[in-house]
Formats: sequence, structure tokens, C-alpha cells
Amino acid sequence: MTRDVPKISGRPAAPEWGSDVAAEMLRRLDIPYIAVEPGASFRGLHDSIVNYLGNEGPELIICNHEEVAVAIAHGYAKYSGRAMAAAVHSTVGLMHATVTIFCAWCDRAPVLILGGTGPMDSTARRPWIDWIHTASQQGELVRDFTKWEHQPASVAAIPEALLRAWQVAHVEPRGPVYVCLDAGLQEQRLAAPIALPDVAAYPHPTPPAPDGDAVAQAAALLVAAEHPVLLLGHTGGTATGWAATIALAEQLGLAVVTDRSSQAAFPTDHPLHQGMWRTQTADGAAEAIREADVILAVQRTDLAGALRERGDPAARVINVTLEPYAVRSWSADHQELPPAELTIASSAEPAIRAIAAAATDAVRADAGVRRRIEERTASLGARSRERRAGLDAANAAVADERPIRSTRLIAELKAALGDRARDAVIAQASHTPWPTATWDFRVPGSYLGHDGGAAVGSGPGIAVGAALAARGSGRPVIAIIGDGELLAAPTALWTAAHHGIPVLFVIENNQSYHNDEVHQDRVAKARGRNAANRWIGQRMDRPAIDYAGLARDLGAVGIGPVITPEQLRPAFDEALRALDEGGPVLVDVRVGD
Ligand SMILES: Cc1ncc(C[n+]2csc(CCOP(=O)(O)OP(=O)(O)O)c2C)c(N)n1
Ligand SMILES: [Mg+2]
Repeated sequence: MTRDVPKISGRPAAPEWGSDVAAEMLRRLDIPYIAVEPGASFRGLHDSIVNYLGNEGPELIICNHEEVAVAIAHGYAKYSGRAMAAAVHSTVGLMHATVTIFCAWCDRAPVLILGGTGPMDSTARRPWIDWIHTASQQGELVRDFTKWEHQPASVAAIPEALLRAWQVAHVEPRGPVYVCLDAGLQEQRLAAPIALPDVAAYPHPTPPAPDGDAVAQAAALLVAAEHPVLLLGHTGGTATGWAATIALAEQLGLAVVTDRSSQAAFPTDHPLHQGMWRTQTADGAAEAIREADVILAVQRTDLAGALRERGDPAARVINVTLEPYAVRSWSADHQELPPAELTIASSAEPAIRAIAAAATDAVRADAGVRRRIEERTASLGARSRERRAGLDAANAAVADERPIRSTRLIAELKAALGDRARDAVIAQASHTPWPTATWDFRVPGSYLGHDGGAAVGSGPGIAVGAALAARGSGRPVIAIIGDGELLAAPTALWTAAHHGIPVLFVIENNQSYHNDEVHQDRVAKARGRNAANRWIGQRMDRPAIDYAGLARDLGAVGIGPVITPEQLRPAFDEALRALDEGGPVLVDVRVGD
């Protein structure tokens, strides 16, 4: 499916133009890809990537909407923890990109967004077009939901701007950054060589580590607790952090609650895992939170929301968070201010390790504490087994229902994957009440969380970006998304086809913006009006949309519509065979409400 890219010959040995300097910096920063919807405001940079760099390190990833380009970079960061670049055209491309920049911001994901404007020297502008595509403070448009935005005023200032942007994006709390390159500077011929920095001389700062006294207090509170709960959020998803979190939970017999908005942070099949917030196992999560006398929250973005589950403020809360450093005025994505006895400013992993180390002696010294931990561990294990058995029975009871239930869909997909299910990457499952009892997240990276901004249309790009980052790892990357979500940005499929990116889209096709149908239902009922009209302005069934056909037209493999539960397994078997060919695959599954 991929096009053979011609070898670019006759490349210059050193930067000759302003944009060559920017391209050279992208290479020095080891940025593998730059997702673009092209535009004249960065035609200089585009030329530098192709004819100066030879379209590698970074390689252009062609997109058909800026929303997709930025979402691809967001998905890449979700899987790899590292930024890639996206370039968006002048005022208009940046406007298209705003929604997914906002998503990356809310998700605290590093993304390097490049743009163009001008020429700022108005005498150099082409009539009309360059004027409507020039803004005096272009980055202002996204200033409120980027960590930093900047427009260097000379070619010589470009390297530092890109170095800083790169660093700022990766320093916790992470986020998107925007660097706007004046078209006039990009197209300026260099009069003399520009000194380029050694990137190694600008390391990222070490992650923020916790205060020792606060750690000692936190450990003491947890050791003395009867019902301590570990509430996990955006912990980073690294293998070392994963192991450290398991070690802390086991050491202290903590009830663990994970979060559907965040990437996998703890094995959901671990006996201490009590539930994933806002999924099928949310009941166990809520019960644990209600029962807790001490709560250790780690990078939980919506801690106050979770605490509302209690109805009383009695639990003693230790909040390990960097969120106070991400608070901005324009959007309320900072969430409600959570109450806490201790707020510890730290990256997740150093705090988890420090608290475990600080608790070691107290646990070792006290046989009573050890007994309490053992008993609690046993009873939490029994409780999670019981809850899972109940959920299994509930899922089995509806397994044969028509229209197809999400839980059956997920069970059949897992069965089709067999041994590969464990390492699969669920890149998006935003509208699905994920049945963790059916499909556990057992390894780091097995679930990547939400899009951050809850914006319809971000999912396809995020999934393709995650698949780009995971390409070659052998891990199947899967997105289970709504029909409305796919329709907002279906061209991500073509980008995946063009670049040979294997990704499986399973469309939960209820032929509706169902989430909003439910809202209309509620409002009509609350007002004593006719709720039967809830479908108007919501349903997408006349005419029905052929998603498999749409996928095929965009160069992907399209399968479906799958109507009955029995058709699921053969459809997924076929899809997984096609996925191994190395491109995008879509399975259209008709589901009910
Ligand atoms: C950009 C944007 N526009 C509108 C919405 C409101 N919205 C939330 S969920 C939803 C329905 C999405 O439809 P679909 O993906 O088919 O999922 P379903 O609710 O049918 O399961 C909409 C329109 C949104 N979140 N973001
Ligand atoms: Mg839908």
C-alpha cells in the first residue's frame, strides 16, 4: 500500500535557507515523523524536509485535515511518551487543529506543533492570500491550551525556539507547544552559516521528586490505615512505574482503583484491583472510595469528582499531583479543586517509590500491621473475584441479544486475538463501558485512555498515531469507536493506508449520536414532553452509511456490517488476517442503544 518514495539526490550538506535550519533542528531532536496537511505558509519547511533532509528523520505523514495531523501526534505520544511533530498551515490550518490541540492539552500529552505565517514583512507578501493567512500574534489562538507558543524573529533564533519547545513539551505536566515560523524567515537565503546547538547539551530536567517529610507522613498514614485506597490516574504508563506501583500496592495491601480516562496504570486482573472508574467495574471503584479511610491519589486529574462518590469528606487524602502547575484561566480542564491533608508535588514514579521505601521499616517492625495487610489483601481479593463472577454472569446473560451488545463484541474480539490479546493496545474506547472482567489490561500500554478533551473526531487520528508509534512492535493496535466519532475524521484511514500503518477500527455503529439522543430523552422527560422525538437531529440511518465501503474507498480493508453476534468471530478473524498485511482495517458492527 505504501508508495515507493524516490531517493532524493543532490542534497546540500549544510543548511542554505532559513527553513533548512528548522528542519536540521527537527533531525537533531530525533523527531521521526511530522504529520502535515500542506500549506504555502510552510512551503519552505516542506521543501527543506523533502529536498534538504531527504524525507527522513523526520518523514512527512500526509493528512487530510489538521485535526487528524495533531491527533496522530497525540496518539504517537500516548503510546511512546514522546512528541512527534505536526505542521499546520497559517491561520486556517491552526484553526482546524484547535480541537485536537485542546485534547492533547487536557490529556497532558507532548506534541510539537509547527506553523507558518506571513511573511511578516508586508512588502514581501503576495496580494490577498498572504494577507488573509497572516496574523500578528498567530499563536494567541492556541495560547490558552498550549504550554508555550512562540514565533522566532530571526533565522538564528529558530534553534533555541525549537529546543525550548521540545523541552517544555516533555517536562511534566506535559503538553502541546506551538512554534510559528514566519514564511519570510523560512524562505530567507542564509548569508552565513548558522551555529547549531548540540542537543545533548540541553537535557530535560529530571522529573520532580517528592518532599521527604511529606513522604514520611504519607507512609505513616497509609501504614496506620484500615482501608487505604490507591487511586491511579495519569501515572505515565512506563514499565518501571508499573512494577513500582504493583510493589507499593502489595506491600501495603492497598485497594487499587484505576481510571478509564488515563492509560493503563495497574493490572486490572490483580486481586487488589477493585475497579476502573467509569467502566463496568466502576461499582467496585466507588465502593472502595466510599469505604476508604486513607486515599493515596496519584496524578488523578478529577480527584474531587471521584471523592464526591463519598458524600462526606472523612477520608484522609494524600494527593500526589502536578496539576497545580497546569492550571490556566481559559478552560476549566483543571477540574474541581480537591481537598487533601497532604498535597505532594511530584512525578508519579518517584513518589510511589519513595512512599514504598518510607513504609518499609514500619511494616517490618510491626507484626500487627503485617497481619492487617494480609487480611485486607485476602478480603480484597475475594471481593474482586466475587464482583467479577457477577459481571461475567451479567455479560453472559445478554451475550446472545440482538442488536449486538458491546460486551459480546469485546469478548469475541478478545477470543479472535487469542494469545495476542494480552499485548494488544486499546488505543481508543471512549464510548464503550469497557468490561474489564472480560478483557483485562495486564501489561503497560495495553490501554491508552481517553482523548483528553472528549471531542468527537479525535479518536481516528489518535489510533493511527498510536499505531504509527507501535508499528513493528508486534502489538495489534485497536480502536473501538462510535459511528459519529469515525465520521468526523474518516480520512485518518487513508493516511494509515498510504503509510502502511496497521490499525484495527471496530465501529460501534448504533446509527446515531446516541450519547446525545439520551440527553434529548432526559430533557424531554424532565420537561414532560415527548421523548419519542429524541432521535430527531441525532440518528444517521436514512440513508444508512456504509462504513465498510467508506473504509475501502479510503484504501483500508472494510468488513461488515456485522449484524448478528454469530457473525462477529468470522469478521474479526478476517480483520486480524488483514491487519497482519500491514494496513488499516475497519469492521462495522451494528450495535444497539
Ligand atoms: C467536537 C464535538 N462535538 C460534539 C460533541 C457532543 N457529543 C458527545 S458524544 C457524541 C455522540 C458521538 O457519537 P458516536 O461516536 O456515534 O457515539 P455514540 O454516542 O453513538 O455511542 C456527541 C455528538 C463532542 N463531544 N465533541
Ligand atoms: Mg453512534
